[in-house]
Amino acid sequence: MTVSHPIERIEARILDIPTIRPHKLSFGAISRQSPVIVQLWLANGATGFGEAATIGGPSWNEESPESIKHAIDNYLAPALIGQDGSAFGSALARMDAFCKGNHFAKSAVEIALIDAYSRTLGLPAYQLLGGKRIKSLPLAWTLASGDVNKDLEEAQLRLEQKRHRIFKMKIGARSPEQDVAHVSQIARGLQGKATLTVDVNQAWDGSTARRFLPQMIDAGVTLIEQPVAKWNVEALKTLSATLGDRASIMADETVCSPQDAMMLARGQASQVFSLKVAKHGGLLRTREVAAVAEAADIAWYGGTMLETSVGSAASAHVFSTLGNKHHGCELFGPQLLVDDIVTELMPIVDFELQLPDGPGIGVEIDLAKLERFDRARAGLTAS
Ligand code: MUC
Ligand code: MG
Repeated sequence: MTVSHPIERIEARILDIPTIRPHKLSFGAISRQSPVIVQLWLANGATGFGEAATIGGPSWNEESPESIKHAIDNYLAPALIGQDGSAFGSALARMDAFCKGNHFAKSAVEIALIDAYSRTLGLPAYQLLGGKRIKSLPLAWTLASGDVNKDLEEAQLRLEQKRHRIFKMKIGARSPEQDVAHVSQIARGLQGKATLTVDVNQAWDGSTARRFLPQMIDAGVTLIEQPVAKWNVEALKTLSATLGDRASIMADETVCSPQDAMMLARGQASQVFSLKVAKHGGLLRTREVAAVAEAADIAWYGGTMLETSVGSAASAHVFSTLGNKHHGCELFGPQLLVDDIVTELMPIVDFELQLPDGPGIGVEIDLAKLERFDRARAGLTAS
């Protein structure tokens, strides 16, 4: 069999980019992001970029920047060199055969492959993913400074700038009583001006969630993300059944594979899935999870792992191909970082992120910035 577009080379590097302020989540605070940027070359000279970012090393799930780079350098790249770059499904199957799990690592390679091949065809990546159905998405911002006044100042500024009017609050690090007080103060300050979400990042058990979520809803929260541990599907079911008509329960860490999606759909355990390209293992697999959501009358939300514009644009491409039962997106990673690695950011107009056009993933890399943030050049170590 002739290989029409052989994959010639794949390289991964870890960047270290400070955030504009500390970002506090239930499991800790971060002050820099360490995305892994993959560059892939086809034999015809076309090149593409991909990204996988984690939050706080391996704190969000099992993968870390270092494990992602290790899996790519030692297993995924050797599995793909010489293979047909136009056969995305076969490339994914080969990566699975050589390396179990490691979805973030696989997603970074798959994005780079789809970027390179769609540039070869001179097409935007979304054309290879089903075509564009959505031109823009409401863009959320996360209030996670840990300080009510700073959070309110941040929210007011973003409202004035017409950038965001959906605000997500990261809770679960303090006591539930303190969280309710914090969220209520913010809700009072933003009353009538914004939509409010909380993300507990698995921090509560079922009974804490049953006791405190109604108070969050009374304060004005309408979307509740991953209130309990990833495995606690029974609690998600109870919360969806009891609170589901006052606020939507959104699965994040629980919904990674299409099989997770099926299990949640069968159990009616959430009304919304947070879609994230990294945890699903790439753009094609994001569409598989989205297909289960659509079939089960579950809405989607365009989630983030706080990527640079590379990962954010790739996510935007696949989100742009999905149906319109959604709660917007949170691809605000580029704005949380002090700087980015592309020449131009995706524009935000009237509170909506404009989903990119242009060949490949639609953003162009600034090579000088790639070098500037490269951990290997700066000599930094793990986050
Ligand atoms: C998460 O769990 O959703 C997304 C936005 C944010 O602030 O943190 C992430 C992680
Ligand atoms: Mg989340």
